[in-house]
Parts: sequence; structure tokens; C-alpha cells
Amino acid sequence: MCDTCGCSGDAVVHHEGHTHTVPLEQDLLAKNDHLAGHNRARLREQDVFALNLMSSPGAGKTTLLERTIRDLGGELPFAVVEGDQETLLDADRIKQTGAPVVQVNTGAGCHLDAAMLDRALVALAPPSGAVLVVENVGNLVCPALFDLGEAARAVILSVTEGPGKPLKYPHMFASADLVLLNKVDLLSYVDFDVAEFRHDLSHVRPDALVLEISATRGDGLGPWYDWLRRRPGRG
Ligand SMILES: Nc1nc2c(ncn2[C@@H]2O[C@H](COP(=O)(O)OP(=O)(O)O)[C@@H](O)[C@H]2O)c(=O)[nH]1
Ligand SMILES: [Mg+2]
Repeated sequence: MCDTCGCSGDAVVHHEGHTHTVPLEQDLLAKNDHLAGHNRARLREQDVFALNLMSSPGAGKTTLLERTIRDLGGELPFAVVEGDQETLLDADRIKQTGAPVVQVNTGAGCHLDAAMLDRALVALAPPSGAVLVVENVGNLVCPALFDLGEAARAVILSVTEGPGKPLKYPHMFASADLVLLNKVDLLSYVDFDVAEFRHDLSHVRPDALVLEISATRGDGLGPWYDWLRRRPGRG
């Protein structure tokens, strides 16, 4: 069980050569999934494409969003939900782009959930045809477990985060419809092997779509924008 928010999942305990699987509280997730279903139906009805954007803190979620809205906002109507434990800092950054934004502070919680998105949608009221980007709280663990009712999930990993992340955080990468490898402008300065990353990712998500990008320098943003234009939804 996650100490911060109490989110559940089956824990696997390794001790002296024995492996025990410990089933943890599932009610929380079942209730969340139910609400997420309502969100998904409502968003579909309103023709709003919702993208759950997840990463570690600092991987570049807000930077990518700012640039995407500036480059593509004339063509696609963006609306944004910002998730952080505290502060309005990211919402203030998005506000500068002119896109409508709502900040959700989770306090001690380490992820957004479907009820929070439901409340944010009431405040935001995205117009029909909008692209709704939900920037989740920065970490590679809890957000993966909580369906918000989104149509698609994108995970950003930056090359400064080091090797092995898809293997260490398989739930996050396995649930991603798109993986964005960010900060490729720094590849010559850091010890990060792109081929190894793709190989690790293939173990948890063999058919993953990976785009190599730099949110600051602009590398690879064309394919990312084309992906958004396609609004690749689930189901
Ligand atoms: N070099 C480089 N820095 C980046 C890139 N994208 C984001 N950053 C920097 O990474 C830091 C964290 O970015 P931010 O968007 O706030 O990350 P978030 O916590 O995921 O929202 C900021 O200083 C950004 O300028 C990139 O593509 N290349
Ligand atoms: Mg951010």
C-alpha cells in the first residue's frame, strides 16, 4: 500500500527466498473505476478528447504543454487540468498560454482520481471538440493505478532520469498509449542509452509507440502534434 495516499494494489513481498503476494484494499479502486466510467461516457458524449499526462517530477510535462498549446492552440481548442500536491505554479504557467485551466491540489495525495476530475470538469466545462490534457501529479507509481476516464495515456520519461525505468515502474509504462522520451537535446551530456530504453520498454509494452522529443528545442514535436490531431481514443 502506498504510504502517502493509501492507493492499493497487490504487494509482492520477497523474504529469504520466499515470495508472498498480499492482496490489498480493492474497494478504493473499484469505486474509482466506476466514477471513471461516468467521466469517460460524459467526455465521449461531449466530444472531448481527454489525455492523462504522467511522468516523474521535472520530466517536462508543463513545458511540453505550454509549447504544444502555443504551437497548436489555434487549430485545437485545449483545456487543461493541473494536478499537484500544492501551489498554483503550473496552472499559472498554462494561464499564460491563454488556455482555460483548473488546478487541483491533492494535499498529501500522490495522484489524481476520477472524483477529482469530475469536479474539475464542472469548473472547467471544456467545449465540445476540446482536447483536455490532465497533467497528473509527478510520480511513476500511483497515477498509473487510477483511471480518470481519459481516452488515452501518455507517459513522459526524460533522458536525465537514468536507465531501467520501464522495468522498475511497469504499471506506468504498460498502461501508456504513447511514451514520450523528452530532453533528447541533452543526450550527449548524460549517460542514457536510447536503444536500451526501447529494449526495456518492449518487455512491459511490446507495441509501445515512442516519440523522441525535446520540449525546449523542438525536436520530434511534429509527430506528437499529429498524434494529438488523430485523437487516438480507447474503444
Ligand atoms: N534541456 C531540456 N530541458 C527541458 C526540456 N523539457 C523541460 N525541460 C526543463 O525541465 C524542467 C522541468 O520541466 P517541467 O515542465 O516543469 O516538468 P514537470 O514537472 O514534468 O511539469 C524545467 O527547467 C524545463 O525547462 C527539454 O526538452 N530539454
Ligand atoms: Mg508540471
